[in-house]
Amino acid sequence: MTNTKKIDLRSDTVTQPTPEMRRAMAEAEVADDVYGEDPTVNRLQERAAQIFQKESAIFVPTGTMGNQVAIRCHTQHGQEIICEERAHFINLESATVAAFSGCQPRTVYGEDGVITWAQIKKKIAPPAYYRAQTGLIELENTGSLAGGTIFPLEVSDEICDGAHELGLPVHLDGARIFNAATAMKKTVAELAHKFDSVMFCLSKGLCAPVGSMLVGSKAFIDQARVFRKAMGGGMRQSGVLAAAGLIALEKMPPRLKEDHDNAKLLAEGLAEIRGIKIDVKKVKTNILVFSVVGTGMDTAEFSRRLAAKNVLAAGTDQEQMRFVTHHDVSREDCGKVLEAVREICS
Ligand code: TLP
Repeated sequence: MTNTKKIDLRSDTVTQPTPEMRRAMAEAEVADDVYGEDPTVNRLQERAAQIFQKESAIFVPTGTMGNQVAIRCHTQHGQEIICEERAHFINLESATVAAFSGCQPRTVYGEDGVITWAQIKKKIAPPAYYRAQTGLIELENTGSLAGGTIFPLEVSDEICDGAHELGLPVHLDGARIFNAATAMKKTVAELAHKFDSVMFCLSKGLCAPVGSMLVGSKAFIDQARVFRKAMGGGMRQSGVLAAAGLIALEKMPPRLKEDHDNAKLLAEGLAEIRGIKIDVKKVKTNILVFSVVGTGMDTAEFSRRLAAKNVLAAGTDQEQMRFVTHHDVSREDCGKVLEAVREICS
C-alpha cells in the first residue's frame, strides 16, 4: 500500500494554519509593535497573561527566542543553569545559552525527563568564588526529547518552592504546555503558577504559523522586551501573526485530546509489530518514541522506507524513532501509518 497524501509525523510544527486563522490574518488590524502600538499583538499579550494568570506577556517569533530571552533575563554571564540532560534549550538551540547568556548547563538525568528537588539540590554550586554559581533552574513540560512526557505538578511545585527559598528563579519551557494541561486535566495557569517565567508555543499543536509567548511578572517582561530587541526579535506589523495566535490560544486547546488519542492508537498498533519496542503506558500526549533496533534497521533506514510510503518521520538517534500527532493527522491516517510500518517490518 502506498498513500498518495504525505502523512507528516516529524513534528506538530508542520501544522498548517486553519482557514479561520488565514482569514483573521488577512483582516488583522496592525501597527508598529516596536512602538508597542499593534492592537492585535497587544490583545494577544493581554489574553496570554490573563489565561496564565501572570502579570504580563510578550509575543516572540520562536520558542527558541522565548527560552533564550528568559534565560538572559534571569541569569548573569558566568553562571550555571540546572536542567535535565535532554532539555531542548541546551540540545537544539544552537548553544545560544553560551553565546547570548554566557552560561553553562549543569545537567541531571531524570526518568522521562522528570528531575526532582533532591537531585537539583545536590547540583547547586557552593558559594566558592571559583565555582560557577547557579543562576537558574529550567524544567520542560511536556518533555520533548523524553517523548512528550508530563512533569508531575507536585514535583515541579517542590522544585519551585525549594529554589525560591534559595533565591533562585525557575523557568518552564512549556512549548507544549497545553498538551501537558490536557493530559494532566489541569489548567495552564495551575501548571504555570509557581514558575517565574513560562514560554509556550502557538505554532506547534495549536496550529499558528509562527509565534511563541513568554509570560511572567511585569518587571520580567519589561526586561524581556529589551533582550527580544537585542536578539532581533522586535517585529513591526506582527499583528498579522498575532491574529492567528489569538485563534490558536482561544480555539485550539480543546482539540488536543484528539492528538493524544491518536498517539495512543499508534502506540498500541506499533506494540504489536515484530521488532518494535514501545512502552504504551508512557504515551501520555502527542509524542511517541520507540526503538527500531529489533527490526534490523537503524532510524535513517526506517525513515527512508517510511518516506517511500509517504509517511514522514525521523529518529531522535540511531535507535529511537519519534512520531508526533497533530491537527493535520487524522485517525484514518494513523491506520495508514500502522499499515506502512507493518509492511516495512515484514
Ligand atoms: N522543538 C522542535 C524541534 O526543535 C525538535 C520539535 O519538532 O519538537 N522547546 C521545546 C520543548 C521544543 O520542542 C521546541 C521545538 C522549542 C522549545 C523551540 O521552538 P521553536 O522551534 O519555535 O524555536
